[in-house]
Amino acid sequence: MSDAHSVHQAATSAPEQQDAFWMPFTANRQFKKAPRLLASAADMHYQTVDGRRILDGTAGLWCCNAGHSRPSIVQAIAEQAATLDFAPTFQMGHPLPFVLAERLAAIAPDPLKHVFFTNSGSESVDTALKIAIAYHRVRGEGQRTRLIGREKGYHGVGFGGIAVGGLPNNRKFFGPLLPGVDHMRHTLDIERNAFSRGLPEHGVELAEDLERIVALHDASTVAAVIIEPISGSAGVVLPPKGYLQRVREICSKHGILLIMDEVITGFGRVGDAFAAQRFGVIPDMITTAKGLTSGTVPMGAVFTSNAIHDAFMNGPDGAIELFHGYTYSGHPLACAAAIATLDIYRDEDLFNAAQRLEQYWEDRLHALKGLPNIIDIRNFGLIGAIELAPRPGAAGARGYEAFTRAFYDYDLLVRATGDVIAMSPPLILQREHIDQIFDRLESALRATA
Ligand code: PXG
Ligand code: PLP
Repeated sequence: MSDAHSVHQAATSAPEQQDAFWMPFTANRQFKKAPRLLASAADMHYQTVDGRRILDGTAGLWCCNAGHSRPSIVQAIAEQAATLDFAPTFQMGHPLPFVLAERLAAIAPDPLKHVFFTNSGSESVDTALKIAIAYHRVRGEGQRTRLIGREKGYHGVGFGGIAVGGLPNNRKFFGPLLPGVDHMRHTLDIERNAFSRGLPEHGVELAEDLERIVALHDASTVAAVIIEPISGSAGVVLPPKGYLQRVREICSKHGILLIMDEVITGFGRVGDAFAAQRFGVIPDMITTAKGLTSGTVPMGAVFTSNAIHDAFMNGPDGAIELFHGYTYSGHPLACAAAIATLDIYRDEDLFNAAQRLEQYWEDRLHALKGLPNIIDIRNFGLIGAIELAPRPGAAGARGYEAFTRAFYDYDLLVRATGDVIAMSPPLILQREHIDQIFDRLESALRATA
């Protein structure tokens, strides 16, 4: 048996031993009693190790925007692995990250035309926060070190990301985190905005919370504000109409950089390359990952404005301008995967798919209103969320039951965060898939106690 064959065998059968893998963000002991194992995937579907075909309502984990195992991406990765497996990008290089960065700059909004490569969303966030602080320093405003995030924000799991993040469980075990961080209020307001279609009407005034925080610390100490245009991990929280515009205005007024964390919203999720373009609000940096390679090879990218980049390009020739980077920044396999992915997005016009389908998506999603225990439904682009009332004393239990019923009884993969069921399908889906997703989800929700 060849080694390649044994890897394939291992990937398509349930393992006997399950103890060694410490699973991320998972109830390990519960999972290992009844594992849900996926063996293969193609386009809109997964196949489980026991041969069931599962409709993917979540693009993996918000990342497989081009659909699964697309042959042109597979081929690009395989050829790259056989040609140049790895090359350093510290004081050395290879052509692919230069080619990829140009391709990315071409789809990014003006003036975000420089790209720093990472391996994940968490690393993109850490990179952007570090660049923000260093940017002020190289300009002679080294006292601007404070970072402002938001309640309910998710910015990955690095120390920087959890410090600016606003999900208590992701923070409370890990000590004092970064100093000098503050948080704006979140914008989830079910009382006023329940069952809004698209962006909610109420809550633009929550942007003024930034003025309060800036007044407290003084603008001269604040480096950057980081926000998700739409937060995914917190259970899909949408920006009220006008809110992002107002945050942008306040940042500009005070010389504070605005970082939009588009790890989920980037690469077509909301009907344009980036949410920044869809919303017409242009930040100073955009953090990305996930859809960049359609989830195939880990990779992230931070887009920075020309002004930020150029501020670093001033010292003596031969001086390293930014002491930051990852061994795998611009990894050949990731670059090859990303270029092949961008080709698919372009050739299949996938950055417009969400706008073509979002009305139908919204109509089918909101038609679930009235089913038992649904207290809110939220949507934008090809994102949908259903919030269920928590069971008394058992927050999250109802969401988990709906998720497992959808998977086991109706062959549908959705995501449960607490009592919110979130959906973010591959952008290649057709109307018939939308019908299947909501027919199956309706059955699962009806069966959920
Ligand atoms: N920023 C944002 C806005 C994200 O959504 C990250 C940073 C971190 O990316 P990495 O690649 O380090 O995981 C994310 C990731 C969920 C879910 O259940 C969301 C994410 C990851 C896993 C699960 O909604 N977002
Ligand atoms: N830890 C050690 C011991 C290392 O040598 C390195 C990189 O050389 C790292 C961590 C950082 O690894 P990466 O560049 O993959 O983030």
